[in-house]
Amino acid sequence: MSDLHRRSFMTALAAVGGALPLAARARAVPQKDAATIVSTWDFGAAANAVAFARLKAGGSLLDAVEAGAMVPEADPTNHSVGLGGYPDRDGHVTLDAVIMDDAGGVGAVAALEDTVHAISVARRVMEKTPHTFLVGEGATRFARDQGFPQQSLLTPDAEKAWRDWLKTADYRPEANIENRRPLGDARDHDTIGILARNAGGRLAGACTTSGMAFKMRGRVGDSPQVGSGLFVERGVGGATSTGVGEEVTRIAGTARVVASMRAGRSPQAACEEVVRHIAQLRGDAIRGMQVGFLAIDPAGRVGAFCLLPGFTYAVTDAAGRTVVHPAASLFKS
Ligand code: SD4
Repeated sequence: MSDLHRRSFMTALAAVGGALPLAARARAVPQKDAATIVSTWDFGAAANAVAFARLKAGGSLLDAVEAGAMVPEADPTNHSVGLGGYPDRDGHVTLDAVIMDDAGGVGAVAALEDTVHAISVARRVMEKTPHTFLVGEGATRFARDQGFPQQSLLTPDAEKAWRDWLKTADYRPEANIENRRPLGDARDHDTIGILARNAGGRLAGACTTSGMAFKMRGRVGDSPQVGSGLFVERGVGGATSTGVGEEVTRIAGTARVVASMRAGRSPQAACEEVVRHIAQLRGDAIRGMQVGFLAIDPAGRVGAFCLLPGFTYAVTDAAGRTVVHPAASLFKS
């Protein structure tokens, strides 16, 4: 981090809990109509389109979020989800995913290998097992036994990036993990979290990722963990997260966002509260790291907030119109 970045971070940090700096002021989500589908990052727009079509075709909310999450999972150019994800430091691509409805349905997998559609395996865990969460070899075997096609998820591009990384093997879980591009560069495509809502205010969500690039083998992030990467509660709202998973997991981030909504805050205010909590709790330790939350309530109000500029999210309304918004951030850099 440059001195300039450091100064701006310190100034913003000093303001946490007090008057917020200019950059931190919540920008109202320019939304005339209630949202039907929201998802993280600009590539969420393509996921929303597929999820929306599934809803229109009579699919359930779970069908919609699963179908949406499958879009980046199948995209080999997206290096943080599914096929083409960057591997762990030993060269294995391992996937984490969770799917959840607002009636207590939950399925998750972590450290899944050789199956592109981790979200579908997560759904199968929910629907075909007495469990909510399978990990590692057991998850991989379950996917195979369920008939999911098996293939290597390591693409030539991702393997090259890993081999380049091995030259220094310097692990820095910063917002821009490759540390080569400006923060917020459109190519910094991360984990997808997607939330869907129907006219009756019922909710479901999904979150899927290959996790932090070059992580330790066996590392599991926030994404597949209920209450960290995703949380949905009937009559209250849903939330999903992206960014450095450890910073979300240590405070059960999305469970907190939803708890804040339960206490009466809007989705926007709830996301802001939890981002500020992370900054307050972690201080200097989260310098340069990104964490973003995205939330929706049963009325279709949307909120998003993050630590650093660069987090975007896609909102689709009941007519199928999608707009990608930049989230307001606590820090300027
Ligand atoms: C993780 N939250 O595994 C995910 C990855 C991510 O920006 O969103 N990276 O920590």
